Amino acid sequence: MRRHLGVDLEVVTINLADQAMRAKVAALNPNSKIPVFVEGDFVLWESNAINQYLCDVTRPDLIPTEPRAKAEVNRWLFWQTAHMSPAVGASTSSA
Ligand SMILES: N[C@@H](CCC(=O)N[C@@H](CS)C(=O)NCC(=O)O)C(=O)O
Repeated sequence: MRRHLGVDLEVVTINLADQAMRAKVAALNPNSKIPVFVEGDFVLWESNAINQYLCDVTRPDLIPTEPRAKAEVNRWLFWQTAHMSPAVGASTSSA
């Protein structure tokens, strides 16, 4: 499957209610959450870390290097992780 960055990805749909699938996710991510990116022996979790990695290897120009411009990008990535994702993401844990 090709996405915005032109990266060939095999997207695996995870049914979070399927305990066997959850075990596979937990083996890759100690937080037992998706998404998880696997590239050979490189395993990366946290969606924004994955996004940044994919930009770094395909379109590094999408992430500014000028400190204030970079801070503006990071502001929204951290906001998404800290506030938006917990508010809208699926969670089966009670914590
Ligand atoms: N901060 C994480 C959040 C990941 C996350 O919450 N994923 C949800 C699906 S949207 C999940 O795996 N939930 C399963 C669970 O919490 O048991 C990220 O951005 O990757």
